[in-house]
Amino acid sequence: MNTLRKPASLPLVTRRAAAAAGLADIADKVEAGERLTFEDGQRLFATPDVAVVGALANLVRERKHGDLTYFNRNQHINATNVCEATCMFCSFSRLKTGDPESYTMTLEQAVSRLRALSDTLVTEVHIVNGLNPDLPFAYYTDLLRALKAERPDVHLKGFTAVEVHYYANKYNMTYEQILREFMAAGLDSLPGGGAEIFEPRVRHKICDDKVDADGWLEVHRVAHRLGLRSNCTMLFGMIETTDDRLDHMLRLRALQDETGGFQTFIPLKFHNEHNRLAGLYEATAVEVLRTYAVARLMLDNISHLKAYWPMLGVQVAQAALSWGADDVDGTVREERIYHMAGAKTPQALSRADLIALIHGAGRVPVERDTLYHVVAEA
Ligand code: V47
Repeated sequence: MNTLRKPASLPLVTRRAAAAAGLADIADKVEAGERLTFEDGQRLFATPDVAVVGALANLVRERKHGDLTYFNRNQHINATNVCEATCMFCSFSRLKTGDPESYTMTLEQAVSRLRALSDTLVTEVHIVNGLNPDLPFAYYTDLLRALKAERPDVHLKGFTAVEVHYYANKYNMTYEQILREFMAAGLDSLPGGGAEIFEPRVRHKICDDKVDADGWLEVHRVAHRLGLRSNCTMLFGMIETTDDRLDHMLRLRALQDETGGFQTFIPLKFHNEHNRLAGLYEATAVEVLRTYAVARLMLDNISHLKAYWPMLGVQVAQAALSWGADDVDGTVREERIYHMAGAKTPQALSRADLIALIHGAGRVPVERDTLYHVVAEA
């Protein structure tokens, strides 16, 4: 395993550039490992010298992980796209059972997705579903049990906080009861979806009819208390301001101070096809990279920052590995959410493709499991 390269201090050239950009005090804090404030974050979003922001984030990334860059072998299962919520940015959901293009998998269909990969070393199934009003609670526990029975060795990462909140209301249970039932059925961790933007005015406009920020955070608080690890996300590049992005990051940082249960933060770039925000321009690569860098600098207590390649595209994901990110997610078979929103990336990458992607960015690939245990040196 490649040893961590831990740069003790900022390169002189970065220090000079930071001073010229009026960011010397922030550079000092980053070098000393001091926590940045909301106002620091505002200046990092505002400075024209975006390269300095990237260089500061890269220092933090290399101090935490050296050149190591993580990936896993995973499979996505979206068991139903029927969803009562009417999120403006979503291209995946269909409102009602029976709508053209709506689907709900039988348990056999869901399990067959995994069975088809019996020769492949998949270590994780990522399960995310629409908020389907027509299914009994047992559908989800049966789904978990059936997947676990098929592949007991595979980690089941499933159900966003949005889903957990919806089931709690629909089936008259607490978050804890839902999560305990899921754990008993085989759930191993929670994905980070559904966080979108926490700021209430933006949330009201883009996804009014699903869990609010406090509810989203409370589901993760309860999950962490029960011993589940989870991820967190932020959907950006829509109508939110950079202050809203910072507010979002700081709410996550505060919960992480409390519980320590988040493993990785995943900024998700909005894709603008086939949804009700289709008139918006998508964030540029520079804006994406700046957002990654600011996230790496603000979220000092979350270990990993994921450059999710289906959403960024392979080349921007590679660049992000020098702007704070240390993880590219995985093989991601059968991704639907981004591809229905116009992502032009492939449906899956092989293990060899991921290794080439990471080598191509000048980093060292490490295959991990969902909980960041090393599976193999690549
Ligand atoms: O919550 C929906 C986003 C998320 C669009 O935990 C969109 O490891 C862009 O959370 N453009 C679901 N984004 C995916 C997700 C995720 C992905 C990868 C890894 C992990 C993890 C979690 O996708 C939703 C929403 O924020 N989304 N529509 C769109 N048009």
